[in-house]
Amino acid sequence: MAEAVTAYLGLGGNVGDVARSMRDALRKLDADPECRVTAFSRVYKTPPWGPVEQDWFLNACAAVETGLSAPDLLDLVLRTERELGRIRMTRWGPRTLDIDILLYGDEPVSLENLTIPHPRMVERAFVMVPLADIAGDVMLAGRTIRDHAKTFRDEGLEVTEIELGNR
Ligand code: PH2
Ligand code: MG
Ligand code: MG
Repeated sequence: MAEAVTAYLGLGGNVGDVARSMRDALRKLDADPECRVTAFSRVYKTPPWGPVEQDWFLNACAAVETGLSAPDLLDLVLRTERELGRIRMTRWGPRTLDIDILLYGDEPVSLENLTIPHPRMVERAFVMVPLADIAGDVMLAGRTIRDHAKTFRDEGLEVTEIELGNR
């Protein structure tokens, strides 16, 4: 892989066997010759954020080393969601598995269909708390992801025993 970049992904879902979808997604991403999954967080049970009343989610984050450009990584991620049979009923609503590109190295990306860092990620406990497991020292908006995560202590996230693989 030439010129690899470390990217961070957020995974979340609340329909079907989400832990299994997460494992399948990571396996598919890792099967791409230009994408290695190098770390993943613990899996958290998280209260649904947003206007839609729905079940709790499982959320986790993963790190990948990739030779893909940000748009090509997005293509891979969207293809992976589709191959897993992603169901999304409504915006913000229930879904089998959502995979978001949170960070792509230090590069901000601003394209029509892709904004990195992921908009509003710093406001979301279900993103920042798992991300701190694997990227605590990474700087974002002037402070470390570990510091961001500390501000979400009382948001009701629960660590699960679910393993995404051998850590
Ligand atoms: N995703 C949403 C809307 N609300 N809530 C939690 N806890 N976790 C999510 O991943 C999530 C959400 C739409 O992307
Ligand atoms: Mg999302
Ligand atoms: Mg998404």
